[in-house]
Amino acid sequence: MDTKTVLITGATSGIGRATAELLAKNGFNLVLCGRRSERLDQLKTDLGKEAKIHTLKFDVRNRDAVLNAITELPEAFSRIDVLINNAGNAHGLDTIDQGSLDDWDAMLDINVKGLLYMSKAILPQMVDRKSGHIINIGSTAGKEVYPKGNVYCASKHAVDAINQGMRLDLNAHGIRVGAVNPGLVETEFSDVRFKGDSERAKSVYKGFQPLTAPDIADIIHFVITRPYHVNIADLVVMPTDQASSTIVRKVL
Ligand code: NDP
Ligand code: 8X3
Repeated sequence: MDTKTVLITGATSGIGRATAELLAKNGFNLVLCGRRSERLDQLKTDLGKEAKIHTLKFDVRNRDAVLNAITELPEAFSRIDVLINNAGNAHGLDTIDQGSLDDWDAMLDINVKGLLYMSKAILPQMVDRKSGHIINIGSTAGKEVYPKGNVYCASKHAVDAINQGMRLDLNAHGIRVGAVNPGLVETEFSDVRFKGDSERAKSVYKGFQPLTAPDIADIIHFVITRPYHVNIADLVVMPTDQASSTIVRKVL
């Protein structure tokens, strides 16, 4: 069977990077995307020993940059079998009256519109081939709303709706669509949310065992290696110590 090519957005950190590392070990060709060039270069050096790697530096908010990057992919990487829409973050944790407009723009532009731009860029080739797989990284924040989560939760509820909508619309084309919705995963997520306040970021994961990025990578690998007639449509995964966004058993 031909080697599959997987494109991962947000591959420079956390869930995206762990997924890239695992898929490289398992023989996939990878197109790895992000904004931080040094990290992309490092990934190419490190994972290039195990797999064919192409890197793309662009901001998912910039729709021309997204469309151009995909149009200009070299021949060897131009057929994308699996798109992992992972790039995203929370920006801030404030009540709705206190929230910053810049944070709201960032979350809606990156988590929602960026995911749509990426999908729009890749879908024509999947529709033509009548095959392909899109994995949208949602969140438990797309299944419930927690205090001060307002706009981040709205962005992930939008991902949930888009995931469902894509599955309905792409059914006729034989394309697999599914979401992986994690709970608390210790990555750079909270550093970004709290704008580099690393003490505050660390405190989010204190007192219990959070998920790790490799835990989610393992699930993504499972999802994409099912036989083609099997589509994992919507998967929620939380740490054992987490029951909901607000109920976390602190035992450590
Ligand atoms: P990280 O902060 O570790 O990684 C975020 C990734 O997204 C980075 O690679 C970053 O790359 C990329 N990214 C952010 N903004 C942009 C942008 N404007 N353009 C292109 N790339 C961008 O966080 P996680 O790994 O935790 O997050 C990955 C996904 O998982 C997100 O969608 C997040 O919402 C979701 N998630 C995370 C959970 C958690 O608890 N950590 C739980 C549930 C869902 P760069 O800065 O180089 O551009
Ligand atoms: C990330 C999980 O609970 O911090 O999507 O919103 S949470």
